[in-house]
Amino acid sequence: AREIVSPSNGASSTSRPSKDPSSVQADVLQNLEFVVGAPSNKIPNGLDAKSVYRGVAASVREHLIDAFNRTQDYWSEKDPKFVYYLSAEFLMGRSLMNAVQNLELTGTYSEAVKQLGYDLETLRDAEQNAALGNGGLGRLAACFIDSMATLNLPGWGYGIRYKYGMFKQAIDEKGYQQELPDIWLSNGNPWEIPRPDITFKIGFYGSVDNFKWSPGETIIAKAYDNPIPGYKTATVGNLRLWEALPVDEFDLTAFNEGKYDKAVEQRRKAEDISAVLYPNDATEYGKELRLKQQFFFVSASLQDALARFKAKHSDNWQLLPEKAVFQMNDTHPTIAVAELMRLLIDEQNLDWDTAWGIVQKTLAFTNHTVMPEALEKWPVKVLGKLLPRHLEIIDKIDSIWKDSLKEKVLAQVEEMHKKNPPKPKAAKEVPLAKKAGAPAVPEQAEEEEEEEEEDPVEAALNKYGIITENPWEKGVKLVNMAYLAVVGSKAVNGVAAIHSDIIKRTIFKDFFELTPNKFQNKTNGVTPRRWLAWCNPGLAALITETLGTDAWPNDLNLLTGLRQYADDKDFQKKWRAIKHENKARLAAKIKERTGIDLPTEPLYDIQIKRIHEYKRQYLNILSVIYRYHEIKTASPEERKKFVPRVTIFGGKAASAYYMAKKIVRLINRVGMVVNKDPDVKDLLKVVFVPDYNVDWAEALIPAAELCQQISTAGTEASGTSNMKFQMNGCLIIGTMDGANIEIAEEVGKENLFIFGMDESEVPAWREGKRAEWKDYDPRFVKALDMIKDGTFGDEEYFQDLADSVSDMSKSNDWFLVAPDFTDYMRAQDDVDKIYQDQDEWTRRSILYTAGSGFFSSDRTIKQYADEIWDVKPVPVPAA
Ligand code: F58
Repeated sequence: AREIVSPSNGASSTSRPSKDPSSVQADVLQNLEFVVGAPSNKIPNGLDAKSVYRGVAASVREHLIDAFNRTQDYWSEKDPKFVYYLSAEFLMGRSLMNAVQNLELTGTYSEAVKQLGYDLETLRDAEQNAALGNGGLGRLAACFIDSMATLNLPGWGYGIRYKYGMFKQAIDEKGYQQELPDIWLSNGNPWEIPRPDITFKIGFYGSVDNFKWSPGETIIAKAYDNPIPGYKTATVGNLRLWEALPVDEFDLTAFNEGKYDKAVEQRRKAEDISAVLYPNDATEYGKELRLKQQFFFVSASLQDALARFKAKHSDNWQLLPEKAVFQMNDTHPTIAVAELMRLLIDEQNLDWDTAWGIVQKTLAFTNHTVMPEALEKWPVKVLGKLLPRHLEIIDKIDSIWKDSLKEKVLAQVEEMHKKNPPKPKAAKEVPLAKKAGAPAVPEQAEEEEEEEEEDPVEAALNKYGIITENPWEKGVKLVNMAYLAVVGSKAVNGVAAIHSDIIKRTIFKDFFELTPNKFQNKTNGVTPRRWLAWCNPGLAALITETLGTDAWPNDLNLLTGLRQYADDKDFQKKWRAIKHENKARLAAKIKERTGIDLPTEPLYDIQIKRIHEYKRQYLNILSVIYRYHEIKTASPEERKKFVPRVTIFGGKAASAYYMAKKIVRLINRVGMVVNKDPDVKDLLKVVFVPDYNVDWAEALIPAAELCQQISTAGTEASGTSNMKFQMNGCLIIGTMDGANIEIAEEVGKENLFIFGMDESEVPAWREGKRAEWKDYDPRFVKALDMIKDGTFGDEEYFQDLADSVSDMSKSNDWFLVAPDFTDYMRAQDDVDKIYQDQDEWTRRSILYTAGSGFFSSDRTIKQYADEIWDVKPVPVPAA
């Protein structure tokens, strides 16, 4: 028996082998006994959920591995062009339900597990989250590999198998964030296949003699494959993660000499490299270990891909760009530019020009931020010590690159001079120092002389320099990794229309002017399987029933078919009932995790993302504080007019991010006061969900009615939670920033609560207006006063947070919290007004979901495949 599948992903006759509950049950029992090692007299009833989860997962894994092997064999036989997605982060979350759902075995497994006396939901919660990412960028990579498999695109993800993922966040009794290690592998990981036979040597340090690198230290990269099931296709893709190991397990000599610590020192040092995910979501600290991690996974991945190429095409390296493309996810993997050059020249004996030609056709680069502090720049000293041969290569790339620009730059300078003739300088006397026999002048004078005489062509060329001087530290040279990537890539893209436009005008302006065709936009997307179909089963069922097809998760534009029901009162009622169920489910989870009781009638208003000043959780909490004040000072009669709200926050602050940690504490403090205030009752609740992660997101997003996408215009590259919320029919209050703009285009701007300055107004504010501006909204002043007067305690601790947006002598309110406040409050009032008209609210909600088709990561990936990668689908035939 075969299941019929939709051909929307290009697969004509693909299918998954079907299974019945009794055979699945037998599989599970067998795995419980032989994989988990449970004694047969305890199976199944005497086992805890964790053990049963492992047995179930092991049985699902069998299905995955079978299809995985068939996919990989088939692709190897067909030898199509492959895309390799290089990313330091993959934020996968849990795998059990996603695998069961994608394999179309949910009904079968639910039934089988039920017969064993368990339920799938409980087992689901026994799985640890794979949090190998910080936030948006890492989760995007996870959505992308899901779409690649679903679209049958030959491709792999490549990354690091961190032993410890994103830290666990606990909130202490004072509301302060504590960071705890994430020991995610403690219960084993049934989703990976260790490959002890797939290893590569990775060198560090050492010296270069006549272009030959002799590393001073060598370690091993060992592969772990993680099968990635597509949906309604037989394709199962691969995420290959690398673990760092020592070349020699053990220093036997040291051991025999009784030096036990020393005997295992090498092992510890090597293992450190893949030990922990750096938990900073914006700033880089230039740490050597971080560069080591980056080079480690890039080198292993490139060696692996080149070895596979060589096995098929021996030394026909000119063919490489037709067989492989490497997408670099932000600057973290960009050492690939130098490493690919090194492998081709030093290991495969190509000449420089041939190798460079190949590199520039094989690499592509995605930028995810314009925040200057997140653009990686490595001190030449650090890079040169760790990777001396690579520094040499980068240096050469830099000088050839600048040479190639000389003519253009010369012409530009002449053009400039024509328009703007330089002031004729008075003839200068030849300085003494330059006259033969004159005594040397002091260095200072010499330097000034040079500055004055700076060649305009040199100065113009320096703008393009990959290696440049640190503007903050004279004499310290830095390697600009983003510039290296731009020069070494065939395509450079931003992640939303406005962002791709901004990078052309700002951080890559000079490069864009030289090679405008290199620059593209690829607006982000999210997988509609995990983020709608699987996390919101109620809504998914209603959509399928209404559209009369279940093909929409693979063809999300079908959701436009919901538009015609936006005004249908019966449909609206069903739509609302599902939202209400999801709210109740969330309230139960929050009760269980935090002890807070939430009513389910109020408007559920949610902001979940990394805590950052630019994302402006602060603006949100200030408006909450003012709302609290208003309710508290209102008469019982007036109180009836308030629209009840539950405001929920979730997110982690980088451990060293001073202001972000204060914001976390403030939100928690406000919650502690508001939630127990009898004057407020159910009119306002403030919840901070601890340890926000993918799992929380799957519960929060389907329940949300309003989400906050309120970054300062021009700062959020795209945002992806905005898309997930939209798919689930959640209205947006937000600025014209990132992908909010494109969402507004799809849904109709009038259906969003848009406020605040737009991107074109921000620079003028920052540069001048903000300093003079004193027109503080009295409500803003009141909210700040309440923080400062100790309403929430800790007033001294919060003082500088309050000053940061109000005292221009101490801080410059770079993210414009104060000037955007009034319009934000206006938008909040609109929210309350519309929420009282439930039919109108529901109409909009339906229109959001109906307009979310564009934000499927299938669309994004198809664009990458067509416009950058030139990779075609290769559907795997059914078993
Ligand atoms: C995010 N970047 C953007 N960086 O902020 C967000 O707007 C966008 O939607 C998303 O990428 C996907 O394109 C982001 O998440 C990081 O987390 C990096 C982690 C490593 C250090 C530097 C930041």
